[in-house]
Amino acid sequence: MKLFTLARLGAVCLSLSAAGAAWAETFEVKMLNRGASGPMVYEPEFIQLQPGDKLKFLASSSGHDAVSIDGMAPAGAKPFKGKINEEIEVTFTEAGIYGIKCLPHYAMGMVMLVQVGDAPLSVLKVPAEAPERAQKRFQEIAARAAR
Ligand SMILES: [Cu+2]
Repeated sequence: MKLFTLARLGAVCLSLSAAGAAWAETFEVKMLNRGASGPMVYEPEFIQLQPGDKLKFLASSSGHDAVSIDGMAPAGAKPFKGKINEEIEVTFTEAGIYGIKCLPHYAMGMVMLVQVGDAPLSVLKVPAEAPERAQKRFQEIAARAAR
């Protein structure tokens, strides 16, 4: 009888966590001069979140920031702009695909891709005005993430 009750409790916890929100998590992203995949990177370069989860950007190397990219966020998402070396925390409330850039190194392709909820990676749209190396890096990140 007691075992049965515990099992029931477990099932209730599982269904609550599937509902999200209360179990929102914070994940850390390093801003680096050099990472495993090359110079000027966010690590990880790609992350999958549930709506309500947060990213905290760490100034692991100095001289970087985290800024939302216009046109690379779902409707209703709030734009954000960290200062250089600022360890901002960003909450991702809307499901969709987000692009993030480091302002001083955008032209060098320092970008990150965030997938929130079950939005497919195929909806990834990189704005035409993005620097060439950022466009390329986004395609590479998406290809690695899709594996
Ligand atoms: Cu940077």
